[in-house]
Amino acid sequence: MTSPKNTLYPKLFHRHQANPILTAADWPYPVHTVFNPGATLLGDGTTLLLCRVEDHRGHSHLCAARSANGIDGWVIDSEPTFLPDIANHPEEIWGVEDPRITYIEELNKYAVVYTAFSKGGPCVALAMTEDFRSFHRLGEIMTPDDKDAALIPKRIDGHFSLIHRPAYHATAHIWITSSVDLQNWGTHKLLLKARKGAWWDANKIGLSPPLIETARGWLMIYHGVRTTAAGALYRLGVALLALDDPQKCLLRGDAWIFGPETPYECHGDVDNVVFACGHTIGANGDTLNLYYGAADSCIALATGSISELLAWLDVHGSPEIH
Ligand code: BMA
Repeated sequence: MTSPKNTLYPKLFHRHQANPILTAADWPYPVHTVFNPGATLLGDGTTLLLCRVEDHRGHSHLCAARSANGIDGWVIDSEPTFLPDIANHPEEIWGVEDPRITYIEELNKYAVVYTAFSKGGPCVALAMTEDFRSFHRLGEIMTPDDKDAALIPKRIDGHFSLIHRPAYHATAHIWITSSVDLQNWGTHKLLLKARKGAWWDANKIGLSPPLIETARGWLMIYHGVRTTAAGALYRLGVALLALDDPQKCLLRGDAWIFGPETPYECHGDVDNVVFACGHTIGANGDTLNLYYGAADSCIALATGSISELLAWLDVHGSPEIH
């Protein structure tokens, strides 16, 4: 697929020709839009997407869709999979959004970190599941305004780590915090700062899908929000964090690597948005399947290569010092 814009930024991700792969029209019950899915591979190789579904009130819940090849043949739960539980968790009063899934091997469970939209603003919440049918909520783990969070799959120095994105007025940087029990969090550290001025990732950035483990470090795909006269532009960039100390950013790319280009990314409820909350890795250990919300309206798939992303960072990245 080519377009004139392709010459303007690197072609590290390739959109699937079947895009968008899931839309509201596919849903077994009435919904407004489906977007920003978390993603994981189940034990039998099935791709599971935990999709953000916006209803006709504007409130979101989560719904699971399963596919053998991660592209088509989706089997979508006939009812919402994870609805706000307002009686026990009032922080979910205005919905649950943007799930990021991490399989925690030592617990043999999937951690789902999501945004709970509370009356005090968006906050980070955590639920554990073994099967994406029943969930155990740990509740709100980061207070408002905070979102764009995911767990790192293994303990580092005995601690779980959570990447998250607190926001203050119009500024938002990426932070990392740690916990021994997933419930109590502390030792907050700044991980990656939004750049300033004309940069594509000035003022406001956030984690996109959960970190990707490579031999050279944790690969972090993050989004930058560029404020323009025509509204916000959501694009993706990449950085590499040290394996034993993910607070340390080894390389940060200069240009964005993926941005809105196609009609389904440029036009929807919110124009000019690509927003990725999930990925799966192919059997070769290198193919990266990025599942993303397009224009806050539908779900699309783009495929890249971990080794190509690392090679690109070697040329276009520089160490981050703050
Ligand atoms: C962000 C999040 C995402 C959304 C994006 C674009 O702040 O709320 O859920 O996709 O804005 O509207």
